[in-house]
Amino acid sequence: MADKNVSFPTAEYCVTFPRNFLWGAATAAYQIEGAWNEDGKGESIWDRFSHTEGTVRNSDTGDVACDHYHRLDEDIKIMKEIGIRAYRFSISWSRIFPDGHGLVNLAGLDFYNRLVDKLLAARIQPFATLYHWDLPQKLQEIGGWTNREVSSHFADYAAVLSKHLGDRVQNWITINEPWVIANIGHKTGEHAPGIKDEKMALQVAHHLLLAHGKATQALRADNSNTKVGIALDMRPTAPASDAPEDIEAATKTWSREARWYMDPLFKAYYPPDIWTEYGSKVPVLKPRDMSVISQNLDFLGINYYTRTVVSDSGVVSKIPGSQYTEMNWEVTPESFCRLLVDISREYNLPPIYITENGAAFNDRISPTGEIEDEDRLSYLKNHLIQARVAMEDGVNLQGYFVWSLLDNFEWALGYEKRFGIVHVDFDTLKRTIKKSGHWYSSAIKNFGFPSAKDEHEQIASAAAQRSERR
Ligand code: IFM
Repeated sequence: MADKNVSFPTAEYCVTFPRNFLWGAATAAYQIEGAWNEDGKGESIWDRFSHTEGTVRNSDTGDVACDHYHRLDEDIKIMKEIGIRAYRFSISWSRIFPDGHGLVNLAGLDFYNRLVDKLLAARIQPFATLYHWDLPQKLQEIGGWTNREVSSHFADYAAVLSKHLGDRVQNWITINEPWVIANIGHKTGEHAPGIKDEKMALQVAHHLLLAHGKATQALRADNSNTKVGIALDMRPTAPASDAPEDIEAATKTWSREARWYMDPLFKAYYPPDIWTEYGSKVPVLKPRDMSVISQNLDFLGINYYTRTVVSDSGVVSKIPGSQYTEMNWEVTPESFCRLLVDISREYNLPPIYITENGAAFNDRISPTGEIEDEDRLSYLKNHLIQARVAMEDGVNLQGYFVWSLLDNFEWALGYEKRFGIVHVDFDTLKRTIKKSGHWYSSAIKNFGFPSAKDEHEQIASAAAQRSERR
């Protein structure tokens, strides 16, 4: 049984969530599927990148990853055992279109058809992401996301998926973390396709937003029930001190990283001050682009892990007294709440889902084989508490997807960093639900979890303050 390690006592204080709150878990194709060249799949930029010496720690690749492609039944059984109500996965574009466009690979479609059918049979809602970083290599050869044409190929790909899966998949996420794709893939070059050019990165960011807009139209064309969103990574920025220069630096960082995406999506323009700052590096736009980008969304996906503390001289790497994960990311649950409240006040947002939240920590394996990941458990618990406070403060939060269901390929860092609530032994591929997974399972079944008195009071006080404001 999934909840063998965690029995919730009849607690005096509990954090409870609405009955219709959606409890989920998330993964991405390249990080878990493996089968990189099977059943007609084309090469992706991540296949090419990870096969290039010196790009990924320990020369790890996603060739096998968690072998999810061949272990679908086992993985869905685990999801069912944990009790997740929704599963966010991504579709590998080059499984569907080996060349990025043109001929459809039916075997690729069949894999996702089976996945969706099996999820529905297990009463798990599918949330499909169209693009989680694995561009078909053939499209990279015509310039990848720097080429505007790729945004139209993306819309065609979206249309094919909508036609084949749209009768069963209601919720679609167009693009995962455009900031990471543009900046880490095209400015610092640490991710595929490994380009280091800021001007190109800004054009890529624009084409990603455009691709999102075009795909939104394509997904909605055939199915009136379709719900579409995008998943943005957000790191709220905090100034290192009250000094005006630090405050200014933090505000600028937030504008470059978050507003650069939020403003086009929800206000139909790029932040004017940053546009001016970029000078000749600004992207080329066509007249109707901003209206394609800014059409109404059914939900906004937010991926939250940490905040960034900024001073006039740059990002502050260690805050004394703070806890850090194995990614060197500060653990800051209160910033999560603040972020949700602040963006809900500033923008006219659709309902929000947390499409990723989780932590990489080294797991302790007990002599009897239990995975004791107390740090991850506390991280999830404290972030869920802050999500609940935000809801009481008026944030329209509909659900939460833990990152990740399984330990998996953490991009340029290979398999060293484990985010899963399910442990994967990468030698044998054996899966073991971790203590955090058992805890999450109990939280889902109980619509919440026991809490300390002060945690409970924090939620009550957010509710009271909100009703005073009304
Ligand atoms: O593993 C990644 C995921 O692919 C995108 N969001 C952040 C996660 C942790 O780095």
